[in-house]
Amino acid sequence: MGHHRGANSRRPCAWVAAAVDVEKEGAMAENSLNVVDPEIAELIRAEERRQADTVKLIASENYVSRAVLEATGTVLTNKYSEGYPGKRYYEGQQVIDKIESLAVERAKAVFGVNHANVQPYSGSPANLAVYLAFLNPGDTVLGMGLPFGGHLTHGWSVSATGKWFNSVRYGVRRDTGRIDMDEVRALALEHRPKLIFCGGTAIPRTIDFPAFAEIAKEVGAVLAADIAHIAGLVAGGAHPSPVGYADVISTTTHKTLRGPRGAMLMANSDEVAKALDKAVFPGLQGGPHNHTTAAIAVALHEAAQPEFKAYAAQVVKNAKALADELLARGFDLVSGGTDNHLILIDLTSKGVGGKPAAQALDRAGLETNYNTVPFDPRKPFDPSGIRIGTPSVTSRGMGEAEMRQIAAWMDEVVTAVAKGDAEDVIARVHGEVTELTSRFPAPGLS
Ligand code: DSN
Repeated sequence: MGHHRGANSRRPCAWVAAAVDVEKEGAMAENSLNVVDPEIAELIRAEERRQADTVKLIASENYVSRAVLEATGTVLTNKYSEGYPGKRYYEGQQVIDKIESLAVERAKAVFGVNHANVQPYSGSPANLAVYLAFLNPGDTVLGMGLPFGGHLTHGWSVSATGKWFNSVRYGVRRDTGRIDMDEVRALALEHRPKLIFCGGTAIPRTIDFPAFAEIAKEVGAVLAADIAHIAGLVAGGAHPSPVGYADVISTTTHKTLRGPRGAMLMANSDEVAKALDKAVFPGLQGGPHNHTTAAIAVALHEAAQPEFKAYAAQVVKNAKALADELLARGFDLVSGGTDNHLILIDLTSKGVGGKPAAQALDRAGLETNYNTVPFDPRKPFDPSGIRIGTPSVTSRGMGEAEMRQIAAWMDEVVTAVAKGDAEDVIARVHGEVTELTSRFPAPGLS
């Protein structure tokens, strides 16, 4: 009897639980993106397929892990958290404070700094916070010119930073394609900037942080190292760190660092840290994007693992292999090669502009962006070069052999475009690219 009663009393409970689960799943399915907005759902699936089938060579992009993606798509997006952990303007921060504190502690450990602010929405707002922290409108900033490899926010004319501040720009030497540190020093001595930016978006060579620090010290400027492109290499020990040289370190989190779209500001001095925090909030931003903060914490956890060191080293090895094969095939590389994840190709000698080349390569499944090259006689929207990089292909597990194959495909497509007869080549290469991508699944994609 007892046994029967027990069995009977258990069975309905299990049945009810299962029914509740089915009901819950049904309700969730009813509310899922597929049902609510099938148009957007299908477009997201199409983008996922595109990313899976393409050899992504865009130097500033990557594939995040499933874990980072999961953290990004969470209920954390529902919460406002103006302020910083322990000092907020909204209640209900019991969990958010823990998440942001974890992200901050992980950033400090990965980069070896005393202070990290993980709230900037992206790289441009992060850099704007640096201006707000240390400059007044009209003050002088010295940054790398955009066509030479700098960033819009380093004082380029069309950016707020070029309109509201007196911006002075350095470039690279015509003969070496490398930053001219003599020019940087001469400009700093002449213009006495309050802020100097080093780093950028199309610099294929190691950034000499000690040399920049010496110049900044000589003229009493704040030195900001924008390591957005190389943050993952710095974290993985594949590029020298600016820690101990730069007063401020600014970075996005979604490039070589392989996190969500976001940014961080880091510093070692308390005084600089305080000024940066005040500039981010309440100076420039309202509530931080907590779902992004959680995903940054996950990415930093991943960046602290030994595998990430190996990843960063392989990114550089792959870029060298790709550069060497392109050079062997007669491509003209700015600065003659690369030290990091990035290669800037001047296509002038190949008889084709950057834009038509990038468009043809994209149709062949090789995704790049057209880019100005130093001293470019052409316009930014139709420049002489293309920029490529290895963070994404390395995340897929590709190695040097695949880089040589990619260089060969690029050569075939660019040569065909220059001859004005590229359709057959594009179709054949596209087929071969798809075969390669099917052997190297991208992280995070289903
Ligand atoms: N869009 C970034 C890059 O591609 O380098 C810079 O903002």
